[in-house]
Amino acid sequence: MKRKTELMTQSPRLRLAIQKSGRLADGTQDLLKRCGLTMARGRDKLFATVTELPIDVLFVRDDDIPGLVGDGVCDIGVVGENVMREVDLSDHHEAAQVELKLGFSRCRLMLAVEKSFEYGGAKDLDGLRVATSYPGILGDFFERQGVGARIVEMQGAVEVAPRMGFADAVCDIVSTGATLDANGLKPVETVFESEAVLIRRPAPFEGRAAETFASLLMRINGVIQSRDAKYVMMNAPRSALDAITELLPGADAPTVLELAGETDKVAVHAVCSERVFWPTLEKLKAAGASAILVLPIEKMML
Ligand code: PRT
Ligand code: ZN
Repeated sequence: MKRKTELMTQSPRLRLAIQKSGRLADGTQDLLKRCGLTMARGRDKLFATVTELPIDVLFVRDDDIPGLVGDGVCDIGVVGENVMREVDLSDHHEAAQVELKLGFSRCRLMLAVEKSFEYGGAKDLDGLRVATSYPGILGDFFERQGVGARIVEMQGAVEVAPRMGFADAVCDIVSTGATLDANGLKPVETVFESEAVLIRRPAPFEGRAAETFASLLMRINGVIQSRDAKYVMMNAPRSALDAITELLPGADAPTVLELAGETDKVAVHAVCSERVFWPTLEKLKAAGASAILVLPIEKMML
């Protein structure tokens, strides 16, 4: 116990656990890069130091990340919310906490049945066997829905269970649905929606580590906010300002500027926090706007 406490308070450098390779790895490394962080990676490639902030990075399997952070061996980590939730529901040691949703590696944990199965709702699974690698999340779902199904725990190849006769249905991660389809299954119900999350150790950060954590969080928030954000500029008749402001997705009050030599027309500038699609531009034009420009935003700090 003493050793664990020491680990939790010792280092002035933050220890970050991320997936070595797999479906979280590219998104995590891209996020760090967009936060302006570069890594000098050791020869064994299991450890790297960040140049710009006092952060050490450990490259591990995703399943190890909640435990490493929960025990305070690492301070923070990036992992799928599905893995985190499963640990929360099935493991009772001191748990890491979810700090922030990161918006990548999105997927769904779904119930799926054979294509010929006429599914009318979770109750149809009463008395049947459902194979999954997520017994905690599925058990919780069945309990809340009042379904008395038997959970068959499998560590992989869940989608072959019905064909092999191990189970009548499955509950597995779905992204495009191609794997289910190739195995004669159809998704019928979402049990849990997931994306990558930043997790942190239970004990509070102190001193230098607290400063580094705050700085990292601010950068990550900046990246997330600027991901879909656009800077939109246009000219518009003064009389159409209210209609145009209404049309700008996720924008606060726009900046209105005088145009040289014009009395009825002004320039309108706005930061749109949501995606700006072509139909929005068409509606802006129909409302009287002209010379509409949509520009990317590289960085943002609100
Ligand atoms: O080696 P390591 O243990 O680190 O990695 P892993 O193989 O256990 O995990 P990995 O890299 O496959 O997934 C890491 C995380 O990515 C998961 O915990 C999810 O949060 C997220 N994620 C996003 C996915 C998928 N998409 C996904 N499609 N995880 C798994 N899949 C699998 C799914 O299990 C199924 O076999 O892909 C198949 C379904 O894909 P589709 O596109 O055919 O529907
Ligand atoms: Zn794994």
